[in-house]
Amino acid sequence: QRALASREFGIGDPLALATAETGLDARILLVEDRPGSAERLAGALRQHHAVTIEPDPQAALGLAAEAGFDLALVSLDLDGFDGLRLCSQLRSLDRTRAMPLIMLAEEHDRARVVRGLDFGVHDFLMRPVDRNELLARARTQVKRKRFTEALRGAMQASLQMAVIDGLTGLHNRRYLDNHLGALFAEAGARRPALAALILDIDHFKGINDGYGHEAGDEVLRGFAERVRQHTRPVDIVARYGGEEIVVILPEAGLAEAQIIAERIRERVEAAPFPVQRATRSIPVTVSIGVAVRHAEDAEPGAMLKRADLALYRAKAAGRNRVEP
Ligand code: GH3
Ligand code: MG
Ligand code: MG
Ligand code: MG
Repeated sequence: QRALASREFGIGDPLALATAETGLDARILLVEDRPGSAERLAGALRQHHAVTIEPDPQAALGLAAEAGFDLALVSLDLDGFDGLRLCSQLRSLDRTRAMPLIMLAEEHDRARVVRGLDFGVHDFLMRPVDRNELLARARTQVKRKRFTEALRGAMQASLQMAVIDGLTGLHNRRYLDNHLGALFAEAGARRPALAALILDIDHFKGINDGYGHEAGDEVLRGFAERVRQHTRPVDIVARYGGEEIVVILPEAGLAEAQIIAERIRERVEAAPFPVQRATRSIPVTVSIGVAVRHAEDAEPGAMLKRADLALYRAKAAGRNRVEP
């Protein structure tokens, strides 16, 4: 199902991505103040990774927050400092929370190791550290971090896709419903002006019938792009239905909304829309219904209903026109 979802959204399988990358090259921070041990551990890790040794816990905290390591190995017995406290700080800072941590512990540290695991340290190694165990545990943590990052990216992409219309790239109806609801709620007692346009292409069935459904899709994309060009960034432009677009104009009154609608109507009529298969571009006109929020409106649907009725009047009056 994950593979299916990622294919659908064109983002690649996060698991495949994460495991492919674990050929490694991780950036590892080694917080260790025993020179001999630091060199031995770093020597083993450096076959596959870039290692930074930092004996001072305060400096290590700063480095970790700035440099973005894939993993930190922290000695629990730093001279005069509790390594567990450093682990706890690394787990609580926003900048370092996602960085995997491995504790380096002595046999007598068992109780502290358990405390560390309790507050979220990912793993530990007992001294004397076995080289292969070191590499295996480091690899596991780096893999896990990369997988988590890939998954987070995939989730953000699919959240984004959930509010975007696939054909036109405009926002979809779900987005419109959510944000219009929020605009209504947020306005509260202040109730600033708010206007809605519903745009519907005239005789669009004729375009599909005459040039084919694919040409119809191209016209729809061009139409959506042109509408977007003639609206402001603060306006919500959403694909509402088949060849209908809703534009929400925050803080616009009826006069202003009519001017904007008339400008869009003109710009659609002004130049025909090119399509791949046809030798000539296709002329298009649009009818637009305009409505504003009324003081007694309980919810945004009321305003959209009036815009829809206005659109119906524009169609009945001969199309290619704006009706309030
Ligand atoms: P009117 O002037 O009354 O609006 O006439 P119309 O032909 O445009 O009628 P209507 O708006 O009711 O029909 C819209 C048509 O748009 C119906 C449907 O086949 C077509 N359509 C809806 N979605 C798509 C789409 O994504 N792509 C294409 N090519 N056509 C679509
Ligand atoms: Mg219709
Ligand atoms: Mg139509
Ligand atoms: Mg329609």
